[in-house]
Amino acid sequence: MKLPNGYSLIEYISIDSTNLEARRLIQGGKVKNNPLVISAKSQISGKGRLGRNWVSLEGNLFVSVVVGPENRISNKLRTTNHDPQPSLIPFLTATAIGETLSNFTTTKPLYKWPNDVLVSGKKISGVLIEVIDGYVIVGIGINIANHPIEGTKLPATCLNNQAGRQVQVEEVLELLLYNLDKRISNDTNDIISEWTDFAYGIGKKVRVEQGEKEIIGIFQGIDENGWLILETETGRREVVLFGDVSWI
Ligand code: BT5
Repeated sequence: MKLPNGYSLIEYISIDSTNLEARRLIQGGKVKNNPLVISAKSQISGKGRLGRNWVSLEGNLFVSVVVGPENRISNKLRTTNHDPQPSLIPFLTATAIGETLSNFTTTKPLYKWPNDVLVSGKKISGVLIEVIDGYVIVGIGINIANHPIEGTKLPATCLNNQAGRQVQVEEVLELLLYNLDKRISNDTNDIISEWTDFAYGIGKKVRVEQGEKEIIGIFQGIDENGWLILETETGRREVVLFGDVSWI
């Protein structure tokens, strides 16, 4: 497989979670060169956000890209507190996934705040970003050959169904890394506008669930942190940092 310049790759047949492996390598001081790509053919306990699971079925893509603190991805998104600002990375990653999947599907992938990629209204991919010791871990799962049939909040789909043919995981991974790498030095405005162009539900009424709490309003877009901007019924502007969005 062809990697972008300067990247290295570790491939596993089977692993608990590529994000967990990335964390172990960082904490063990074993990331000598980065970006480092960690991919696995099968994943036993895939992780979603907020302690949720990522159903990791055979024939799908599981990858984590580790980017060091000295790298452009961190520098470009750095805030005044000197920590890498990873809050826009899910959006940059989603658009890289979107462009990759567009090569195989006729239906344009759309983005659902904060980190989902949907095709035909169904979730095909998820992104889990973690920051460990200044390293950013970009975890990406894409359903290629299989998808969960039930038990997910949104209906799920996989690339083979959308493409109408058997797509090779390596083919998708190679393109994905290329599309991710070419966006790494994008600035805030590029990231936001590319995501917003194909975001689900801008201008529509949405419900954001935050545990017990819910906020309802018109989805206006995202701000420079990737936070969701809502206009509530009273005309007030609310900025939402986290939550699950649904359209009403
Ligand atoms: C995500 O979380 O969507 C992030 C998923 C990231 C997975 C990758 S795989 C490589 C790397 N290593 C890891 O261990 N993780 C990353 P979240 O937004 O919390 O969505 C999780 C929710 O999506 C679940 O609660 C289900 O409702 C649904 N879901 C789980 N597995 C799915 C699948 N395969 N396809 C579609 N939906 C799924």
